[in-house]
Amino acid sequence: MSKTGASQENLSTADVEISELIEADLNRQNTHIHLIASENFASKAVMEASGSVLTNKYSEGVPGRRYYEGCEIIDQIEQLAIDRACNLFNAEHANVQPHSGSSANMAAYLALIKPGDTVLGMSLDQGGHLTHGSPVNFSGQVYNFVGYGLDPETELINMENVYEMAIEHKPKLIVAGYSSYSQPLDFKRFKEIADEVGAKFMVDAAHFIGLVAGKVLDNPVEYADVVTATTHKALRGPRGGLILCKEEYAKDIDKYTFPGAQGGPLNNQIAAKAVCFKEALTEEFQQYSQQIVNNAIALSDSFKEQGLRVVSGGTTNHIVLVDTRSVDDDLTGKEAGILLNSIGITLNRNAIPFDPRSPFITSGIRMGTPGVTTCGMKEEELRKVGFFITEILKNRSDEKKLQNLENEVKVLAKSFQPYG
Ligand code: DSN
Repeated sequence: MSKTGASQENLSTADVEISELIEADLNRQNTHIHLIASENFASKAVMEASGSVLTNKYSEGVPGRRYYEGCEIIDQIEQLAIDRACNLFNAEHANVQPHSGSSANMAAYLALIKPGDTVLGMSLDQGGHLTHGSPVNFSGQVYNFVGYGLDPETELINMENVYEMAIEHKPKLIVAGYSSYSQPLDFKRFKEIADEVGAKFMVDAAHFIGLVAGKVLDNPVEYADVVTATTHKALRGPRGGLILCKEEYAKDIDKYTFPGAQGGPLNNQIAAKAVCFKEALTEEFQQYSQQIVNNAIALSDSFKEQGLRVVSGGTTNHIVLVDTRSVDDDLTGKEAGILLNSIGITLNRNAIPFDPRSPFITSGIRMGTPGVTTCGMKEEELRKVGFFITEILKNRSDEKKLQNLENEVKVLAKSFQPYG
C-alpha cells in the first residue's frame, strides 16, 4: 500500500517507472510547503472515488437521458453530485460534467452568447484568467473581449470604470472572476450594470468557490445568470469543473456542455466531485474555509511587517500577491519562484498589475493558503512562512544563510505533511 492510501500493488509491477514517479511526487508533496493558490490536497476518500472502476463507463447525456445502455448506477451517482452541488450553493441547476474550469467557461459562453459578441471581463494581466479573452485562448479568438482592470492607485477593481466600459462597449455578457486578485467582488453592482446595458452576467468562481461553499465569501449564485467553477482548488475536490445556473439556462448549459463542448463525462471524477460536495457541506469545512482566509491575512501581514509590498494592500481571500521589486528592483518573479522552490517553498511567479516585465518573467509571486491550511497550518505558521520567504529572497546571495533557512523550512514542512 502506498502512503497515498491507493494500492500500488499492481502498478508497481505493471509500470515501475510511473509507480516510482508517483511515489516521487508524493514525496515532493510531503516535503515542500505548498503555496500555489490554485492547488490543494484532496482527501483519500475523494482520491478513491477518482481512482475507481467508474473510469470504465461511457454515459453521454444527462441522468435519465443517455446515449449508452448500462447507465443506471452512473445516473444515481451523477444525480447525487448534482443534488449536493445545488444544496451546497443554493443553486437552481448544476452541471457536474465539465472536465475543467476552461471547459466550463467554454460551455457557459456557448450557452450565453454567439461568436463575435462583445464580452467585458477582467484582463489576464490585471488578474483575470486566460479564458476571459486572452488572445492566445479560444475565448479571445471567438469572442470580442474587452478587458477591465484595476485602479492604478488602489489596485482595486473600480466599479465606476466597469460601468463606463459597459456603457461604451455594450457587451452581451459581463464576466466577474479572477485568478490573482485578493479583494471582494461586488456581485450586486456587476449585476446592476449588466441589467442596465442588457448583458448577461457570469461569475467565474473557480478560485474562490471553496470559500463560497464554506460561507466565508458572498455567494455569486444569488446574482449571476451562470457561475462556473473548478472543484480542485479551495473546494478540495478532484480536478474538474462545475457549472451552476438559474433554471432558465439549465437546458442550454446541459446542451452546450455535452455535446457542445465535450463528449463523454468522466464518471470517476463526477463521483469524486460528489464526495467533495459532501465534505464541503460540513461545519468542519466552514471552519477550514475561515482558517484559509485567516492564514492568508497572517501571511500578508507578515510580508508587510518586513517591508514587502502586497498588491491591492493585503488580502480578504486566499490569495497574497507580492511585488518582488519591493525586495529589490532586480528581483523577478521567475527568479524568486525558482529559488524558493529549490529551498522547499513552492509557489508561482505571477504578473502584478501594470507589470513592466513579460508574463514569463514577471515582477510578482502569487501565494495561496488552501493547501497549507489543509495540512493544519494556522496563523503562527503562516507568519513563519512569510518570514522564511522574505529572508530567502533578501539573502539570496548568501549560501550559508540559505542553507540554514532550507533546514528550517524542512522542519516546518515535516510537521505539516498532506499525506504523512
Ligand atoms: N491556472 C490556474 C491558476 O493557477 O490560477 C487557474 O486555472
